[in-house]
Amino acid sequence: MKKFIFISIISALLISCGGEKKGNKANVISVGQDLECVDCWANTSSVVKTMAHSGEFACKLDSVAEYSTTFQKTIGGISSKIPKKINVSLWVNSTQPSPDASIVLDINNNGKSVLWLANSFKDVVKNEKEWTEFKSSFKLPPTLKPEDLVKIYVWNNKKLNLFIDDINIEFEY
Ligand SMILES: [Ca+2]
Repeated sequence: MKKFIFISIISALLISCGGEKKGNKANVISVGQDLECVDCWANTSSVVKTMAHSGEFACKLDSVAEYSTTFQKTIGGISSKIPKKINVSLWVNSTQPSPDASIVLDINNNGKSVLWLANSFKDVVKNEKEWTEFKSSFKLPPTLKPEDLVKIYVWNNKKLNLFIDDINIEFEY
């Protein structure tokens, strides 16, 4: 229950955070995060003052940081409508070429997995030590429920040295 309240507080703060840029088109809700203000995101210990794509802060992943800072919010907390698609873009800088790390979309309902999808950086982030934009789209099933919890994060499963910055998430309806 405590955990649920904590997540709810993070969710409530999410939209009002200064580091975020929220823009709405007719059928799109987008949430951006330049990682200069992360009070409102979960799992922020990896966000540090370091080599960044924007400003001074980025998310640093390495042999001890397996998961990036995480966007998390319920489907109903984003909009009363059920999204058809989620588009994610972010900037990656890796100390090795073609890093085998992924952007993950994890949707669960009370801890029970509803959808888990991952797209690897491998074929896009070809050069090391260079900021590269990575874009990914996830089609969603029409069976999603307002209480389903959406989590989006980078999974550094091989524990490589990576920097992540300027995450933008778009919900299409
Ligand atoms: Ca930044």
